[in-house]
Amino acid sequence: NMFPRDFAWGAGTAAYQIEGGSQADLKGPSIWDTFCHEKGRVFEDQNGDVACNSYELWDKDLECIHQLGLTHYRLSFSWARLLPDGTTRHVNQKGVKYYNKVIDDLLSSNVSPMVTLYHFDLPQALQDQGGWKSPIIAVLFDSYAKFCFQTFGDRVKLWITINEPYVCAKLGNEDGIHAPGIQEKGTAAYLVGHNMLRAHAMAWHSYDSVYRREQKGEVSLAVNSDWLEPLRHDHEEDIAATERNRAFTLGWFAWPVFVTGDYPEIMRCAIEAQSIKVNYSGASRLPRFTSDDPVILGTADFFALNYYTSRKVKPGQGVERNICMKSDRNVEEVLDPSWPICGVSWLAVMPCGLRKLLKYIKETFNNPVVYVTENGFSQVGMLQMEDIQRAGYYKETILEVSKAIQEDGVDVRGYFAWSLMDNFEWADGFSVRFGLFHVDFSDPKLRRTMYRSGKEYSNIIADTNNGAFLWQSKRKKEKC
Ligand code: GBH
Repeated sequence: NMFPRDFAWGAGTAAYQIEGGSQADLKGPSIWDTFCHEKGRVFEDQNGDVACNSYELWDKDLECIHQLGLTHYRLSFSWARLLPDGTTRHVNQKGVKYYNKVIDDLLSSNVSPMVTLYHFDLPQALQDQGGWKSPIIAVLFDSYAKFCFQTFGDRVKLWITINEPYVCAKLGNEDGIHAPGIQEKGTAAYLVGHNMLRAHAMAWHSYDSVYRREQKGEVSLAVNSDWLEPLRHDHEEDIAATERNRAFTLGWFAWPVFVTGDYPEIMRCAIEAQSIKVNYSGASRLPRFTSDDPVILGTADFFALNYYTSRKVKPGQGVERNICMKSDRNVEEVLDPSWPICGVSWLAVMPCGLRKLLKYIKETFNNPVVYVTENGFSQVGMLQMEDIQRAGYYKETILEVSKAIQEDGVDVRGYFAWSLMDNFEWADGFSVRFGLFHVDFSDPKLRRTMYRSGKEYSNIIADTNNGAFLWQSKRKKEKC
């Protein structure tokens, strides 16, 4: 058998992407509610007001989970559904009741929940006070986290504080293509990332000192990373550019948490060099941790990785004279023509990139326990229920995970497909489908139907549970 017996087989979702019920009961608005209702932000001005309506149709989601035979289900809590103004001053009991039911239903069918506290949807009330740019957010997040540990931690044993701080910081505050739609180049994203690390660390310390002994769970943050490698392996500049790119992506958050308690030197140096180059007169753009901050190093009980795709790296043109993350980072990412792109434009299919990345994580971050908390492949345009290509992607990627475990000795404990079902795909609205289940958004009942890829995944789970995991990769040996 190629997977450990108690390996976690999961699928994931996020609150704003599936729940709908955007104004149900006492839920407060989040920054995604606001963002979607501004013109021109999201594909065809779509929004998550209804989405998969999981707020009312949770039973249907549970059926999907059963059909797949999952051992784990990763969901996120909507902060503003539990705490409408973001603070513990007002608790929305209907929200508590909803998540209690989800958790209890999962447990009574032998499925373990993994809960993300923050998946992109900040309460609007907190955004109005400065959001993630304001240092006070760490204290507010910590209160929210403690409330969740207190209320649900008797049953939830796997926690993710923040999903993809990189995406929140960069897409939300530098590029402005995610909520809150801020484009303050070269400053806001670093500040947001900093406060996310502070918030995460405070919550981890709260769990560690108050809840761990009794609840015996584990807490981490989920980082997203492509597999990055030099365009030309024998070119010094490409190798250096790859190192730099890694520092600005995975390293930005994983280095402080797993290695030194501070940002990678390469990242700090690059930002400072650019500030000097353009005579930037403000304070250091990459904040420093001080003795007033929580200790960042060691604040993860496992490594949670979201992996989708790979890139080759060479130096950027370095001509930009302005302040922005792109010029700080100064790299160019290219695709290998042999990597097919079948779904969204950014997703080049490279299953063995995951194996390489897992090995890199083992070597760089001191052999942590790893969960692959997201991995998937989308369809765009013409609907295919017989999505053979996606089925193949799952099969091959999972095979790479087994090689990482068996041949490279990476301590991978679980794999979560993204996503359980088609849902609101952020700025792409409903035009991009990542589900193992199709959702018919034109049907008032929002019927869920298993794709071929879902069938494939359920077979893999069943085979490994029977100790049979016997397929052979039909692919020719890759230059992996
Ligand atoms: C995940 O992020 C999210 O956690 C999840 O909610 C989402 O549904 C899933 O991706 C699928 O997209 O548009 O060219 O600027 C994955 C990391 C980083 C991948 C940002 C897409 C945007 C590229 N994402 N990237 S582009």
